[in-house]
Amino acid sequence: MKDQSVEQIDKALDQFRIEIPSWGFANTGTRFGKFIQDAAATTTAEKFADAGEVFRLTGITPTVAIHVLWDMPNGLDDVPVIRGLERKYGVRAGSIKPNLFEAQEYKFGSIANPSAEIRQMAIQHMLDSVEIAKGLESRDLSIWVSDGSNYPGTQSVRRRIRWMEEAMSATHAALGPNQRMLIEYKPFEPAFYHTDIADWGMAMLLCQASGAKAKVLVDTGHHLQGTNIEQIIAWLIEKDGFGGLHLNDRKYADDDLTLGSIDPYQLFRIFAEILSAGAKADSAAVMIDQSHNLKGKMEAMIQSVVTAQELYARAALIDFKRLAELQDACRLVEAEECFRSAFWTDVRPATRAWRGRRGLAADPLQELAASGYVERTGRERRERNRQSTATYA
Ligand code: RM4
Ligand code: MN
Ligand code: MN
Repeated sequence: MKDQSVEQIDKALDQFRIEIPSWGFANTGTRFGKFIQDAAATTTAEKFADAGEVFRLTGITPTVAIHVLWDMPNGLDDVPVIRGLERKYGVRAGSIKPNLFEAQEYKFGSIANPSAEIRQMAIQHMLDSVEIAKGLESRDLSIWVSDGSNYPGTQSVRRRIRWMEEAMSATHAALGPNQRMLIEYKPFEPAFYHTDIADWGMAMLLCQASGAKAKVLVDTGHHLQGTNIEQIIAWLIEKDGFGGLHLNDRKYADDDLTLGSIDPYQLFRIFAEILSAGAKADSAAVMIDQSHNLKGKMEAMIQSVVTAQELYARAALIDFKRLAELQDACRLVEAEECFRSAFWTDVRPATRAWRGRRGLAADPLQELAASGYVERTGRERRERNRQSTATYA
């Protein structure tokens, strides 16, 4: 590899950080059941311990995404608890996720529920979540709304738009000066006829209705087959609406498989779009949003972090100046080769060397295996895991 490429990779790796989700460490399943892993985290403290270990091994995951209901069952009162865990395990709380989809009241929706009382309950939970984010000095409130309907004619799509605008605006008004709210979209599931925020256009319009600190969050698993996700990201960046990414991979729907496992070229194209935008896309949040049902939790997380890092490094190898010249001249094959040759470069020797220079393990997965961490936590947590019957994290 040329010296210049090594330098390019180093610079990219120095700046690349990725947030990991607390729920990726707990026992999660499909709607058909869940398979218990002995070493899965059973408490918020264990999630932080695992996240701290991933950070120690990879060096690029300083923050953990928090799910209010699952990680902070006492809401605001749990802020000091989380602060203590941050100190103990050396990782900070990252984006804060309200939970608008599990309470019984939300059967027919949360912020788009026809009942004013239930909408108010959902708004209050979003406002509480903003306060939690302030308490934890978290920049981003990350909102995913599962609202929708299963049968045509059973709900008024238009009235629900207005109700959502009210809720989003109220939440936006409570944000601190350096805070943002991210609005995530998803075409279907759990609703199967209409989903209230089904695509990036709806999310973007809700952002515009609520204020300048609202941005769109793109989850790679939340698109219909064949959607050009990097094009959506390009539009959002260009129109100042890009808030961040939830990364995972899929073959069919919202499969939450480990990122890059099915289509690594897609993630390369997404990173290429972000890197080509330079400072315009600098503040985008890059997070993993996966649940690991069959792979070991720690192994799957580390594998994902390392894969993201490698694909980012590969995208950083694109000579964007040369690419622009080739694009302008419509030299198609050369442009494509300029783009693709970066994708085909094996950056693993360079990422290993980068880790070595920072005193990190050359191979985080191997180091995890050598450390005995999974065996130890498996012994400590086995009993608790076998007792737990909750359906989610
Ligand atoms: C959704 C979406 C959200 C996540 C929920 C639980 O599919 O990806 O980000 O919080 O699942
Ligand atoms: Mn998501
Ligand atoms: Mn999802």
